[in-house]
Amino acid sequence: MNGRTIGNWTSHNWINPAMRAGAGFVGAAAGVLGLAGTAFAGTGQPSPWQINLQGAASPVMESIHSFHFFLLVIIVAVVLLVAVLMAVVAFKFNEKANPVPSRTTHNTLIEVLWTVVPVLILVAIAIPSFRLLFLQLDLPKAELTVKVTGHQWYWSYEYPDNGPFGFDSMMVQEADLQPGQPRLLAVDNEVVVPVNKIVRIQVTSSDVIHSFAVPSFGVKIDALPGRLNESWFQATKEGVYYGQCSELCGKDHAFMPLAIRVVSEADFATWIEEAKQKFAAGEAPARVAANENAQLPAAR
Ligand SMILES: [Cu+2]
Repeated sequence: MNGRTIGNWTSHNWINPAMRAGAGFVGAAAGVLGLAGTAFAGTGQPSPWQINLQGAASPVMESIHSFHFFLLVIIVAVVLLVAVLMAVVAFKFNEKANPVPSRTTHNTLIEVLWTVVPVLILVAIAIPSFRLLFLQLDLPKAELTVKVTGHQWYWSYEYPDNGPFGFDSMMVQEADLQPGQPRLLAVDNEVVVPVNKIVRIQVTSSDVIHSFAVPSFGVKIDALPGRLNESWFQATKEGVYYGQCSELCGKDHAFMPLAIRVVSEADFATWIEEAKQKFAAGEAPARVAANENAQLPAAR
């Protein structure tokens, strides 16, 4: 399943022919909003004046975009309908225009309609919504596993398929930023994964609840002490994708970013060999367990 599946489904099934003209207008309006959003939305990191979700770099995020757009169309249609009905009531049935009010209290057809139509709208939303949930939560067969552990206030990573090594990933302090490194998002040790491979992430925490979230991959999953949560992504474009801890976890919650570098398969193979040397077995987790506070950035 991909974004287009949901997209086609939306544009062909939920609008009945009688509503098509009106919906065309609504769709155009929502499309303008959507396009404006796309123009302002960065991929992999937020951008100035961004008004939409970050750009998609995984099949899940593409589906989230489609679903979001589908909901936007429905919302705009409902708002317009209600606004028009209210305007009609205000102008046509005010005291001046309609001095002798009707004494009607029931209209079976209208009562059935205003019950059935909202139910149909909710069903139309539920179907793609459940499809998207299954896409996110039903893990495909993984080609690489990365174990992520949240700490107050940084992340550490292990690559269980590739031998016993792990490393910590700390935010780069503002004074140390290199050109091109985004403030509050860049880290010293990035996670590196190959492009187009299905990456399973196993997420846990060593202290309090954190949350692993990378908007452009459509991933957000809690890191809970004593529990191993799983999610997945398949990065479709090379580049660096940033995320942030998304569960209030203490005073430096805002300063424990995630940075994932997506590279070609060959570059990944080279990196993994280097990483095995650089982050020798067990070094990072052992240090963390021995003295958590030793890991805090010097500036704090
Ligand atoms: Cu956190």
